[in-house]
Order: sequence, then structure tokens, then C-alpha cells
Amino acid sequence: MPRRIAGLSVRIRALSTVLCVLLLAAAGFGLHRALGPRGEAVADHPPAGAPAGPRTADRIVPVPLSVTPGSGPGYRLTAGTVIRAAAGAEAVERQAGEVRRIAERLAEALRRPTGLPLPVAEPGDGDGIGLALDPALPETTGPEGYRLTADATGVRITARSPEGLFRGTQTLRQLLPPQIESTTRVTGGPEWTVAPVTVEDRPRYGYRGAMLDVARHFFTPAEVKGFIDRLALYKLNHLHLHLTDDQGWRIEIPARPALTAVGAVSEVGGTPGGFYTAADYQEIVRYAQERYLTVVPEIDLPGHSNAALAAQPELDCTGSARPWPYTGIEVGFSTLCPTGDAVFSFTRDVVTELARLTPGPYLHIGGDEVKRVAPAAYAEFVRRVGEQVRAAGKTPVGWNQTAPGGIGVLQFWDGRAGRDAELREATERGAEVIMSPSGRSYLDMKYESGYPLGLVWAGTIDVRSAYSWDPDTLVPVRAGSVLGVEAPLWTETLDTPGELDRMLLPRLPALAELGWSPRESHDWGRFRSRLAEEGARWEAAGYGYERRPEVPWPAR
Ligand code: IFG
Repeated sequence: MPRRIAGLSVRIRALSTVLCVLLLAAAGFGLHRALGPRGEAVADHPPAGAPAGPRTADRIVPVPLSVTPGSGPGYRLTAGTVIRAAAGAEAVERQAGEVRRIAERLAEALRRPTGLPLPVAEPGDGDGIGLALDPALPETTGPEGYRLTADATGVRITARSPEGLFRGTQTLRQLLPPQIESTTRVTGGPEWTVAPVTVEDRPRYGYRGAMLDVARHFFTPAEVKGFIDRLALYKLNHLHLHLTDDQGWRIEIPARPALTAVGAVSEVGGTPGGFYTAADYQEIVRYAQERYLTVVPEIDLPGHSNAALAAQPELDCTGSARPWPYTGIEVGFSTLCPTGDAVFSFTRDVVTELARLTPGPYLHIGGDEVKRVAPAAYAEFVRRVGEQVRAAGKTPVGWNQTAPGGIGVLQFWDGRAGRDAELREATERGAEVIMSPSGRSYLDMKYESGYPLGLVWAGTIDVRSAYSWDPDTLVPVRAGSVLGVEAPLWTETLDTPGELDRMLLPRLPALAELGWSPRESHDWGRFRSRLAEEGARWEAAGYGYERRPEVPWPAR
């Protein structure tokens, strides 16, 4: 190497030695100025854990569209704080009732930990928390957007719809100390103070969901409500219930009593299964609706149907049924007979009942992993079931394999075998996509190999991987065809709410932020620092979570 270059390399080595010493000194003196690889000062991420003082709105998850810090003292909840619900003069009566119920639910959530009276009063001025519909807000606010201002006199949340007010109340909870999530009174607790701020916020995508597989392992309505609580914290707005599979049929269909009498008895591993009566399912729907989540029920057809075949053996014309109950976790072996009057009479009974019980617009017909049916027969089966769903007044949704059957809302999961070409063509024909890429959003994937729970067929997914992708561009599709994101939680290996929690938290907030926050705000370094503050909130709420090393949790 010519001397000059060598001399240069000596100088670089000396400089880097000096820098290393500086870095060590900085670290030693506890200086938090983050230094980049070449020693330059980079935008430092606040040290792990919550900075001192009330949480500022730029720290919450999902991060809002716009945050303008205020000046002066924030607002402190006291015994004199009143919560006022105003629907606005021109609001219809129904909305006034909704706004009041949102105020009541907020009051309940805040009374529990603070012990403050927090009465809900009629509209009026004065100290406190005000919720009000405001049709004068810009159209761009949309149905879920809201405006939140806080100053010394109180907190005001306005929105164009009750749903937007509800999303705003979730932000308010996140601006209060972590102990606000406690389900019991916090004595000697912190000051319940909200920092002064103006937040203007609205979601990037209209569809932000999570799926719970209640077929592999059954979860009671109470356990599903707990799942809904976690989704609502992060402004998700769809709950997809995977109700049927090879191991269990979980929804009562009165016209087909064998589906639950026979098909619900068991689950993976052979432990007792269970099912939802119509009343159970409607209670889940009600609970979800109160939190502005739309329930999307899935009846997986024609595959993943061994439980249906056990109950309706006349539909097993391909001889695909396995001995019942089936308690294993293989996939792709079962299919309903894809042709003939009997199967479409069956699907009509199921679709009709599910549509009757479901106020939301979507019925998911599955369509994944059908290995024993010729492509043309499969496409025709999907097309006919799709027609039955439309005839029942609903919009059919299917896993991306259903594209050839003319399904208009495709849930993308399977990037293998060149599926994305088929998907792009479908979107160019007008189909829309819910992004659930298995390698990024399948929360039943292990965090890392060797992790005790979950599967690895789609790879491992740590928090950074769950966060570091863009739903608009991961798979080439028509611009604007992506409705949003959904995080499926399959339960072959999960059979308790505690195990669900460990897979959900902390990856669910990562996917929730992808669905809600502006693309420009996407930054793993900043997100992980904000996410670290959620740990104390989950502990206060009694939620389990995985303290993953890729998140800088504050010392306990
Ligand atoms: N793929 C199957 C699921 C489940 C999953 C587990 C889809 C659409 C693997 N189908 O994902 O039933 O077994 O990770």
C-alpha cells in the first residue's frame, strides 16, 4: 500500500482510538448523547424508559400524525374534574347516546385506578375532560380521526364521529401515567397529569386488525373480550375470528346442530373444545362494537374442514376426513366435496346464519391450503360461496388463494410459490388487500428459534422484524389497493390467555403502528424507545408480555 494511504490509515486508527476513549468516557459519565458510528451526535433517542414528567404525545404508540406541545402546566385530574359529553346540536339522538356511553366508559376506566369521582355531566364549560362531536373538523379527519388539546383548564377531545372520540380517549389514557391501566385503586400513586399539547390524528389505513384462531384451541367469550381489550388499546378496529378448522367447529348453526354437537367436542391435543352459541357470539360482537372493533367471522372453506366432515360425513365425497376427533396440527389434508347440491345447501345454511349474527360488512370464507381439489373446481366453489355471501348482504373476504374465485377482498398471507403475481393481477382487476404476510405478521411465529411457544414454518419474527416493513410496498400490488394490515394469531401451540399475551405483546403494537401512523414516522430506533414505555402499562393492567432484548425496557 503506498505510504500516503498507509499514513492516512494510521491517522484513522489513532482517531478511532480517541473516539473509542471518548465514547467510553461519555458512557461512563452517563451522558445520553447518542453518538453515531463515526462519533457524530445523532438525534438521541430518549434513554430507555419514560423520560421524567408527564408523557408527551410524541411518545405514545401508535405515534400520532401531528403533535404540538403546549406551554405551561398540564391538566391534573382532581376530585373536581368533570367529564362532559357533548354530541353537538345537529348530531342525531343516536350519536348523543354513543358520545355519552364513550364518556361513561372513559370515566369508569379512570375512576378505577385514581379513585376520583369523575362524574359525567351534561355539556357545559369549566374544568375537566370534554368529549364533543365537531362536524366543523376537516373532512380529512375521517371517521376515526380526532383532535385532542390539553392545557391547565382541561382536556378536550373532538371528532367528526363517536368512533373518532373513542380513538381519542385511547390517546388520553396513554398520556396519563402507566398506573392508569391498573384495574385496582392506585394508592400513593403519581399525579394524574396530562402534559399541555395539541394532537391532530387519524389513521393511515382503514383496516387495522388482529385474528384469533379459536378453532385449534377454544377461547371463552371472556377470554376473547380480554383479547379485544388489548386490540382497543392500540386503536385496532377489526377482530377476525377463525371459527372453524380441522380440529373444531366453534359457532352454533341451528340448521346444522351436528356441527357443534360433534364438531366442537375437542381441540388440538385432545383437551375439551367448546363453541359459541348465538348469544355468546353476539356478546362478543357487542363488546367489540363498544370499542369500535368490527368482528370478521371466518368459516374456512372448502379446506381446513375436518370438523365439518365429522359432523356432515355426506360432504366427504373426496374421502379426505381423518378419524374424529382430530387433535393434530397437520394442514391441507381435508376438503369438503367441492361440487353438488349438498355442499352448497350446507354453505348456504352456514353463511345465512353467520350473516344474521354479524352486523359488520365482512364474512371471511377462508379458502387456504386446499390440496385435493382441481383448480377449476376450487375456483367455481369459491365463486358460488362468494355469491351466497353477497346474497346474504355481506362482502366476502378470502385468503389470497381465493383470487381466482372472484373474491374482492383478499387477505395476503402466503408469499410462497409466486403467489404475489396472482395477487397483483387480482388487484389490477380491482381486488383490495388486507396485508398479513406470514413472515412479518404471523404472531404465532417464534421470536427466535428455540423460543418455547409458536411455530417457525414462516421464519422467526422478533419485534424489529414485525415493525420493519411497509404494507404498501412489501408485495407489488395496484397502488391504493391495500386496505390495511392484520396480525393473525394461530393457536396450534397456544392454549391459554397468558400464552396469547406473550406472543401478542410486544409485537401487536408494532403492527398497530404500521396500520395507524404515517409512513414518514416509521423509525425503528424511535419506535423501540416508545414501545419500552408500554411495559409498565401492561404490568399495571396485568397483561403478560415478553421482555424481548431488542426493546430497551426500563430497569424494573
Ligand atoms: N397456515 C394456515 C393456518 C395455520 C398457520 C399457522 C393460513 C391462512 C399456517 N393457513 O395461514 O391454518 O395453520 O402458522
